[in-house]
Amino acid sequence: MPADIARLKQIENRLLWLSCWIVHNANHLRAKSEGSVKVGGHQASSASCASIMTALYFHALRPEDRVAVKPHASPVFHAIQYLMGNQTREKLEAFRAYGGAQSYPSRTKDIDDVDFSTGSVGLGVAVTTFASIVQDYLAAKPWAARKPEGRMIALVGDAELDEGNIYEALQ
Ligand SMILES: Cc1ncc(C[n+]2csc(CCOP(=O)(O)OP(=O)(O)O)c2C)c(N)n1
Repeated sequence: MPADIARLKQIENRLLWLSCWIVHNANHLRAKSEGSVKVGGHQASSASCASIMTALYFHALRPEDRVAVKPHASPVFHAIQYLMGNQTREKLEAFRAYGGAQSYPSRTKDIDDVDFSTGSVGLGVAVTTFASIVQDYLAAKPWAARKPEGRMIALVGDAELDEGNIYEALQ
């Protein structure tokens, strides 16, 4: 519906702005310790994923689905979770700093319900593939609790496809 597209476009614009701001703030606005040059972060890598992540998180995903987000798109993921009320402004302001939102989505260090940690490129493809196999295994067992089956989704970058572990996992 055109109204849905307009609504998604508005969210996409906010995600583009916020993900770029998270990185800009970390490098240029936040107080730095003596001698540090830059913090880092990837605005272009986030921008390249904003549209597809808007469509996924605000239209396509169901509660049982799980997503592995490519490492450099972490600011978009954190921005999405901030809009949904699952992430704090303080953590975004402390992006890549101690106690702040993580450079790469982390299940152990982030508070915004990361499905799969993806700091190591290529891992997202393998882990979603194997999670899907485990889900199929459980669905086939009479002793396992019946639950709605989710889709396992990996968002990957082009350079990430150079990782051999992706092809080993697919085989
Ligand atoms: C196993 C492993 N090797 C190398 C890296 C370093 N690294 C982080 S992101 C990246 C490439 C990202 O490029 P691409 O997949 O095209 O995504 P983009 O950020 O350009 O959107 C690399 C080599 C890593 N994180 N993990």
